[in-house]
Amino acid sequence: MTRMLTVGAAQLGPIARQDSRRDVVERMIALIEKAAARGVGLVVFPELALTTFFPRWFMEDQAEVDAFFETSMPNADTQPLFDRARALKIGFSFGYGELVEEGGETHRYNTAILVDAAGNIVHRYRKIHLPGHSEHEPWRAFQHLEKRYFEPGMEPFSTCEAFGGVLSQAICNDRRWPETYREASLRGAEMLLIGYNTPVHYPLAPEHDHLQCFHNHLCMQAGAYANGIWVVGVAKAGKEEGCDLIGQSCIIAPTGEIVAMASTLGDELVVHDCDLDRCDEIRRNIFNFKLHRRPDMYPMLSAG
Ligand code: CDT
Repeated sequence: MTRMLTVGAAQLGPIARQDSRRDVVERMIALIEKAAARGVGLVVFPELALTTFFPRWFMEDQAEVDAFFETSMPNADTQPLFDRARALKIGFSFGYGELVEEGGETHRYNTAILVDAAGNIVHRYRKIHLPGHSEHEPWRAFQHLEKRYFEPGMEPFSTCEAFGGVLSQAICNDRRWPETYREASLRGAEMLLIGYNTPVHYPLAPEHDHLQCFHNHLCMQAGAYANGIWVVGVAKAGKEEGCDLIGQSCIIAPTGEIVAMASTLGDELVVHDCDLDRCDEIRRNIFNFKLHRRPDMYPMLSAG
């Protein structure tokens, strides 16, 4: 008996600053339709999938910033995506800027949601590792102001039972941190969905620019293998408003092998039949956590 989940990594090409949500949702629906024709059960879209990657600009006018956020989900712009996917009995995940009133205060998060085949939001994740800076740094070719526009998520990594397995979500910079995969795996996740926007140019260490694609796969493949978990990494790619974003969206098996990968920097779907039971090949053997792991020997891992 196998538990097969056919997954589509739905890479998006660049989104211009003036592109409307409707424009983007149309592109997402086209990918959903392609996925349905290929028997996909779950389509994974990138981080901040509905707009351009707006943290690259310094903005002082909060109204201008808030125009990139969603105050409800689904909303009038995204409802057609929810409707089409439900009609095709296909689930999906995507990232967006979430503006929410909680406890009498306004909060802004870099959020991803998972929607099941019936159109229900079954999981929500708010990005925990926010990279970049909070003040204008004009010396940079472009800004990375996630620390200015978002608060870090305050809910630990979590899982949900859906699509016949246990799934978890993370966002972009989270994929570079081994703790992300370990926490998900310890909680029983069998598949981790990760959307990203990663510029080729890293202003703080430009000598690493040629390593961006290598580091992208290095961290996700290592995370998959060391935790016996499927990883679906999905880019917003290509030259977006003059900024080059890496592609290489991929599906990674619990053995660490890349089993499907995008070959363009545009809208592209890659598909793989993921056997969720393959997590056990790793978790019953080399990384049998119960048998071999020594958490009491790693006290610094949980130290602040
Ligand atoms: N979106 C996001 O988290 N991007 C970062 C870019 C490098 S840090 C400025 C990433 O980790 O890919």
